[in-house]
Amino acid sequence: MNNMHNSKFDSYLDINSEVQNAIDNREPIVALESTIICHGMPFPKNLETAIEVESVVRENGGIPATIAILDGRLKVGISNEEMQFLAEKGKNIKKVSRRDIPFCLANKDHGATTVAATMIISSLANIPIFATGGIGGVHRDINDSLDISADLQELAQTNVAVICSGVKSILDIPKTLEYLETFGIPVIGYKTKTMPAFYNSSSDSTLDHMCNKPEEIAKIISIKWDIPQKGGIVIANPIPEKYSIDKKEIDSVIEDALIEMKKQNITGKKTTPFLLERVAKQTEGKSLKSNIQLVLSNVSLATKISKEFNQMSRG
Ligand code: PSU
Ligand code: MN
Repeated sequence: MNNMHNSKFDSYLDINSEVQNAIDNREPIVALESTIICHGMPFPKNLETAIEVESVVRENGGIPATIAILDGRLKVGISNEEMQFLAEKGKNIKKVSRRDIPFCLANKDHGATTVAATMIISSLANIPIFATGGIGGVHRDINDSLDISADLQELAQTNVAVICSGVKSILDIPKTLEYLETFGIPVIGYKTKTMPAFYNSSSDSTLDHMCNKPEEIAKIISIKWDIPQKGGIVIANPIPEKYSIDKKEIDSVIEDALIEMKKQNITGKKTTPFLLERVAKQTEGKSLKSNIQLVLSNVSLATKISKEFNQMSRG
């Protein structure tokens, strides 16, 4: 490793004692993001969910590491007070992706970390498994906007496996998969042959790889990094069927949200939070309920994968 050059990052990093103990004792850890708290869900559901997410990790025998930036410090593992602070401030906390991190640190600012930023901080802390709701992707209006989430490039270069429910259909699923293929990022369907569409458990896009067990997934991750191929892996876990929203129903709401977004001239990093909020409003909270359930399911799977991965790397 480039430790001579790289160890400087330590002076920006705060790993809380519980997570540090887990790292030292090689216990399974699951990294969690904070954009979903500040920009992905309204208060107080965001706080309730963040707390429940951490309990699900613990119930499955793991240690949660919620990641955020507070007062210019890279935080790995935050206290309940800090979580409450982030949840209450919501959109007043800046959404921080890769390129925003240095500014956030320099200004001693707070930041809600996206999938990309969470992967970066997670890998600095040597935590390879990360669970969330959905990753960013290629936007449907790509030809006009050139809008591709920085999450995808991060997956191409940072060694963290991301357990999610695919990308939501506010994005272009086939184009997102093409992009992932081009950059050599493995996508594993968990018990599914198609890319899950977030609120819906399936899509028209078939996947090349499927696994049925957490240990199979851990093995693929382990081999990829042994070889070593750099970069992340997407584990696509469909929303539990019970909470899946009918495709036609959700698609019409999404179409409407996209039209409204154009009208209001919403662009850049505001796009995803705007669409999420609009869809939640139009489905009268039904989409929010589904969103919460899929996150919990992803976190539970991630903890199992983390356990298996730990055992494998222990040899
Ligand atoms: N998808 C969701 N909920 C979210 C996000 C995506 O269902 O909260 C957030 C994640 O933090 C993701 C980010 O990394 O949006 C992507 O934003 P952008 O497209 O601006 O990169
Ligand atoms: Mn974008």
